[in-house]
Amino acid sequence: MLEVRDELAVTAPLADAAEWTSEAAWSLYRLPFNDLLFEAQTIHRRHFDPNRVQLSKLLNIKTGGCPEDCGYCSQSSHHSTGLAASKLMEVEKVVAEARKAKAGGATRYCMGAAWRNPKPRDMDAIVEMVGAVKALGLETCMTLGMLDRDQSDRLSAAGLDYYNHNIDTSARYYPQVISTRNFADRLDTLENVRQSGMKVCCGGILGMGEEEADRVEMLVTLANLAEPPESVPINMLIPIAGTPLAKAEPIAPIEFVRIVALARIMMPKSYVRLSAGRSAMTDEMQALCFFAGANSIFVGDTLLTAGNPEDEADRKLFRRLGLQAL
Ligand code: SAM
Ligand code: DTB
Ligand code: SF4
Repeated sequence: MLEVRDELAVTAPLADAAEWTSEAAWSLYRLPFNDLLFEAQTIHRRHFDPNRVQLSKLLNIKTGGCPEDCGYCSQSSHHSTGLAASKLMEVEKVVAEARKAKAGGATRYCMGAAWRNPKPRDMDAIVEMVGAVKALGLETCMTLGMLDRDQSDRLSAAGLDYYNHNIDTSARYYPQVISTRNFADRLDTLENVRQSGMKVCCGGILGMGEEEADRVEMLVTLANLAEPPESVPINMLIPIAGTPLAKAEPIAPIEFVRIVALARIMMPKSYVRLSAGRSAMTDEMQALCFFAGANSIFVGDTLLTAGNPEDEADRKLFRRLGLQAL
């Protein structure tokens, strides 16, 4: 006879435990799929309305020509991807785009620049953008590369709500993907952002040829930060022709969903964003991600340089799943 259980056979470590060990995270990750998803959905419901999803909109305010060599990125000057580089966008243009995003239902506006770090000469325009977008009643987020403490203080004083800075993968695998900076550089910027009082948006990319253990380790690093990131973007690699990762083996959907569930369990109060790569996912895969605890997406048909589902496709998906924008 089948045993009917509504509790997990493996006891999950306490979500608020001070430190996550790799072993505890790995044993959760390896649970039977149904047990893992049940646990994730149970925790999700404790902290969030399971049928509401937060909508963010991205704008590339400075495209291409980046001196960093990130193996996944269309905007690195080390790769021949055919992308034309641009100068920093004018403030008025950014505000006009933000206004459209608000009308489309986005509550957070994320501005990205293809920089290793902002230059002193860029800071005035950046600060002006933050103020002007915030004045529209949108939450503001920026991702501009590495920040020193003076820069993070200035952005925080300007009213920037979130700073996005991804660790992308495990410390072990990081040098396989990027050689122009190291994992510790990333952690330094995250620390500056925290010290300046901003919220942290930090996650990574799955499907870059890493092992399953690297994905779990990435979450262990995030969950063990002094304060876990308020927002955790989980990107599925969008393979870009001309980059070293153009031919990377795609991640199996079930493995992707397992990581979303693990992120939800390990960082119960954070928004987990189903980020890049949704165009290559079926509705069923996205539905499983939402069930596993993802509760934020990027909307609009373009991310920074790559494609994203059309608004109409997302409206249809939300209708099919009974989801509502936050
Ligand atoms: N230059 C800044 C930086 O690297 O922090 C900000 C922009 S960068 C494009 C933001 C993030 O987008 C990266 O950290 C990476 O996680 C994600 N990303 C970039 N290209 C991607 C791709 N082809 N597929 C999936 N995610 C990608
Ligand atoms: C994040 O984790 N994903 C977003 C945002 N943070 C900045 C960027 C996705 C970029 C996808 C590739 C592109 O558009 O070029
Ligand atoms: Fe530059 Fe960011 Fe692209 Fe890396 S991910 S090459 S830092 S724009």
